[in-house]
Amino acid sequence: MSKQLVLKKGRGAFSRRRFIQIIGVTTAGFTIPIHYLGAETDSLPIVGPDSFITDNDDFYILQIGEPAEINAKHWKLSVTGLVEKPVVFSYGQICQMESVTTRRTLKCIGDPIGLDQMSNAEWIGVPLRDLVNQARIKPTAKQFVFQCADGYHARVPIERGMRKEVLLAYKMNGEDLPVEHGYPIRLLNPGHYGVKNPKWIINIMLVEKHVDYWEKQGWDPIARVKLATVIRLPNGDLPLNGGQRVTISGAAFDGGNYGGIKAVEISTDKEQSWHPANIWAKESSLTWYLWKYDWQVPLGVEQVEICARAITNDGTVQGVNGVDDEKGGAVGYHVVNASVS
Ligand SMILES: Nc1nc2c(c(=O)[nH]1)N[C@H]1C(S)=C(S)[C@@H](COP(=O)(O)O)O[C@H]1N2
Ligand SMILES: [Mo]
Repeated sequence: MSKQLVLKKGRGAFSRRRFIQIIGVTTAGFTIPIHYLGAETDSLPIVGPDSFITDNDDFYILQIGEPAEINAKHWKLSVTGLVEKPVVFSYGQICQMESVTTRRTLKCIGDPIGLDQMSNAEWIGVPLRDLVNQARIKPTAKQFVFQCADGYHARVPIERGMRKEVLLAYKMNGEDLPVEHGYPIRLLNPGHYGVKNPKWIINIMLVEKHVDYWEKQGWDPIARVKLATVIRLPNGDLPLNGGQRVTISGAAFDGGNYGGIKAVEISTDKEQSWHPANIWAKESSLTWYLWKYDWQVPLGVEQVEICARAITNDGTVQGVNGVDDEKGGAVGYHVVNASVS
């Protein structure tokens, strides 16, 4: 991805965090920000998301309770359980190990179709396997269990966790991890929804079996990211004008599970015809693909329906109707309805 695609936000209109009130807890126990008091509507962008990298202040936040407040000086990360030699790392030791700098998108499994709990950042971290190999995992171990300072625990099968892309991250967009995002260290486990990207990790335990926090409540135990396309603009909040030219825009993401996004298509005629959108920012299948499509709102209609789908490199065409597959990640088209005045 070229540098100029990273547009900096010099304004507050979409600086959501300041305006978010956490006022709801869904049946699944996820707190969802549902109330935006965004005043400065005069400076709304015409493309959303309008930058490839999400600012730390705008990055979505989700957790089961309050963020854990950790003093990195006293913090230790241990690797225990079914290992030949338990090991303990300090924050300083981890930061001195050979690091990887990479861009990655995170998405929440509890995100209904079209909601905003997907963001992209640049991270610095150390491959998980570089730490755990020092402890020498016993052959009887089958799962990593990440135990976190807020009481959260997530399990990841060993073969998934040992991939070289799996990182213990300590920097986000050039800063130490913000408290809300897991300071001092979190896991980045690509291909898996946010649930399997634990924050505030204090212990990594090797076990044969484990049922983790969200599995216990019926959520997908492996939580592989499913193919999704979100329309961010227009969002249906404001009526469109007949004859007006608008830019339809959004993001598509497959977490690498379908070979990456090949194309995004838009339909504005109830899925009779599909038109290719322009993918204007992309990097790898582990980051989102940002797309836009210029369109003229038809005259003489009261309502329009805008629909987006993605096609992947392995030949998957995103499935038909939107289904909020409640406990396995939403699938299907995102449809935006807007009235025309
Ligand atoms: N320790 C801990 N890690 C956690 C969670 C949590 O509640 N506690 N929530 C998970 C969920 S559901 C998501 S979607 C991601 C969100 O990460 P973010 O807040 O940095 O966007 O964190 C994951 N890691
Ligand atoms: Mo999540």
